[in-house]
Amino acid sequence: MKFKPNGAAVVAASVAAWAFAWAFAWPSPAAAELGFNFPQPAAGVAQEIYDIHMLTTTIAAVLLVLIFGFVIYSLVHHRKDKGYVADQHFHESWFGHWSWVIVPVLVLGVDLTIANSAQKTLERVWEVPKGEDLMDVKVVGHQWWWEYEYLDHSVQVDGQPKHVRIESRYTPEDKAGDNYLRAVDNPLVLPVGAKVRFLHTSADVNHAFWVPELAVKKDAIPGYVTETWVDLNREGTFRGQCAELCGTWHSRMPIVVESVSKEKFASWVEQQKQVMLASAAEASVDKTWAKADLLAKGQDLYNSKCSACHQINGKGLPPAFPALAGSPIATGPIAGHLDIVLNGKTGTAMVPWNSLNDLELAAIITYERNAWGNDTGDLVQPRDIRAARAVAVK
Ligand code: HEC
Ligand SMILES: [Cu+2]
Repeated sequence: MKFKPNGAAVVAASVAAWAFAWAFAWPSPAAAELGFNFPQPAAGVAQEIYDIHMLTTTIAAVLLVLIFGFVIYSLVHHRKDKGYVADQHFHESWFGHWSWVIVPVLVLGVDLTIANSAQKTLERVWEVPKGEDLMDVKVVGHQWWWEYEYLDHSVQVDGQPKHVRIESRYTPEDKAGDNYLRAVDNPLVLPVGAKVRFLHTSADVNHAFWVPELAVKKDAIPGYVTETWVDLNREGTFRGQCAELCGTWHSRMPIVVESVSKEKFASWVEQQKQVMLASAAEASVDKTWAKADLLAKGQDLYNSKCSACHQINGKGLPPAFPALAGSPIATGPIAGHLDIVLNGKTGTAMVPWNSLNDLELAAIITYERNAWGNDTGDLVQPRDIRAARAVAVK
């Protein structure tokens, strides 16, 4: 049987297919809600990038309509069964002569329209604005958590200025919920309206800081400092992820940006300073801590800072991460245990934890020596940590 397309059916099918594609591809804020478009930007630079995306997609959509219309029209009207005979003299007409020039010129015009706005935006993204109102935040990637240091906010601890610093770690959430693998204990809090410069680096392997609403994505490379900047223009909670494969728990280092008013930000900073002062004061008193207090503190700290690798149950994930339950180090001489925690082990994922204060380290180590059947009965006090640090300095 010979296939004889019916003109009306061809048109109907094409229009249906095309309307379907249109409904799903059309970029709009509503489509963003449905996940068909980029999320609504939350910063000036991000807005510019979004606008270029909209411009480009709109131009592409218009061209799609024109060209599909043209193709469908040609298919229907120039069919052989209609007896259509191709124009043998097209190239002799005026349009036949010039079309090969006119069409590329139009295409180039479209290209330049896009390229010009893209160029301007690239410059804006690249040029970190200078000035008083620029706020610096150092963003350090770790296996597998983020550290945020507010370089313009510090507090005097033991006569030394200390920056306000946040450790941000994944928190398990309802697996069916929207925020599964997208929630953290301490978000990166930033003020609306300020210009924020991020200084990116890493403490171990390559990571990448990426928050779609801010349009920022930058590699965090050990030994290098790279920068990006944003100007937040609305309040909200914006979620991103580490975007560079960085090991076992790459999927568990989400980024949460909490964008708040300037007043809220100021009071949040003040609160952080109070917390820092309080914990420094607590650590500096030369007191002998009771075992129960050390264990309780140690368990909290261990679960948040060490369990990603050594696991809550202390069984680790051998061979990558050794078990601490029954470990020869965690049940052997205290000095060896202190040494690996304070100084880490070069060339492994076990980094030095010497930025924790004496009380924190004493609590964690006491916990490790008494949990999961490690019944050494040992107590480690802050003064033991201080002594071990003094040895490490020599
Ligand atoms: C990013 C993963 C990671 C994190 C987080 C981590 N460790 Fe480790 N840890 C390791 C690795 C890997 C080793 C094995 C090093 C080696 O090859 O000797 C190790 C070894 C140890 C050992 C020696 C165990 C043994 O028997 O060899 C102790 C004790 C230890 N870690 C304590 C801690 C404490 C305390 C914390 C939290 C403050 C912590 N670790 C956080 C990866 C980690
Ligand atoms: Cu990472």
